[in-house]
Amino acid sequence: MSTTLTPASIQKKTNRIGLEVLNYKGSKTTLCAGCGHNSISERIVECFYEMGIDPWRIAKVSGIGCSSKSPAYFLGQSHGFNGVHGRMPSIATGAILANRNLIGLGVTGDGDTASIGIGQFMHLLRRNVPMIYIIENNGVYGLTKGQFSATADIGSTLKSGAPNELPPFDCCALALQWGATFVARSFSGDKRQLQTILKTAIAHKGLSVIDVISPCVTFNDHQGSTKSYSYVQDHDEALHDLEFVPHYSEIAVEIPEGELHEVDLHDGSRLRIRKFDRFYDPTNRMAALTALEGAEAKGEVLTGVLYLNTSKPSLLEVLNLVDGPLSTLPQDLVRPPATVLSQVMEELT
Ligand SMILES: Cc1ncc(C[n+]2csc(CCOP(=O)(O)OP(=O)(O)O)c2C)c(N)n1
Ligand code: SF4
Ligand SMILES: [Mg+2]
Repeated sequence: MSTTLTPASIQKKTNRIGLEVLNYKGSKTTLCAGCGHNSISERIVECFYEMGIDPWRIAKVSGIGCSSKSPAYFLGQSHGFNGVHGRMPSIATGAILANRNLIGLGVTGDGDTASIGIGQFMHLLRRNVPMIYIIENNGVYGLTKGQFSATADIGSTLKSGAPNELPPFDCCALALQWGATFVARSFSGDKRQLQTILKTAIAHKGLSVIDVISPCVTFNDHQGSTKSYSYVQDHDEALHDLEFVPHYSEIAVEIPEGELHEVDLHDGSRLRIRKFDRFYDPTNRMAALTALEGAEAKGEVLTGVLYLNTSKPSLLEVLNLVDGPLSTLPQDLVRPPATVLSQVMEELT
């Protein structure tokens, strides 16, 4: 039996602003097949498409590494800047201050963030720069052939069998301690959890740090590694079940009392948190730090929303920045009049 294509059946699926998923894609990946970073790129495409965000409102920024190459593989119609190794935070801060309407999307690696870029990362945290900061964490410098990074766990081994002897930085613990207002950990292999966390970050108007364990199949996916697919699958301890309810959703679902904890997000969306065996309060920063310490001691990978604070002002509010891009401000607002300039000159003589 032959099927004829009707106009309806060939009609392309579009999101709420009329764009197809193709408008959110980038070039074809050149990363290794099976690299966790590729799955994260796919989630980024899906989330921005599903949430109906204009691609040209997004500024994607990165440093150096396989992870930092990945912005080429998503959001081909967005603004983009591939910076120097570890220096992405200052580029992102400048871009967002210059145009507060942009959605900053930083994609970086554990080497880029926790080794050469640690100083820049700390200042991004203390400033609560409103942007999404994704760490594609594989515990190694993938691009330079798999040396341990500063997030590698003690005792985790290289392919050669050599163990790591230095203690790791936990980027989520640093983010919690130094000022990020949304902190989450996920796994590149957990499609549903990562999607929900990414959508929450898009809705949040403060600094969102998402540490995604993203295995490097070429250099760090063997037995003995604590960042391999099998290790993370076996040791993943999800804190809760998450559901993202977008602000434009019209679906009203009855929630059984006591079952769910709901958090209102800045753009009117909501995050629904369903507890597993114990209640975890993501608004309690100290509890988050304690939970991370406990998980580290047991060799567990704690995933989910560790912390969410929607009341702390972002850098834009602290600076009382004008609405709109600085480049659109009229001359009379940005340039002191001649009388003021001559007064300054007089004071200097
Ligand atoms: C200033 C400087 N120092 C060192 C390097 C070499 N280098 C390139 S990528 C990289 C590490 C990347 O690791 P990571 O950020 O974890 O990304 P991955 O490749 O693992 O995704 C290093 C050390 C460089 N490009 N520039
Ligand atoms: S070397 Fe590792 S991190 Fe780099 S693309 Fe290949 S699998 Fe991914
Ligand atoms: Mg890495």
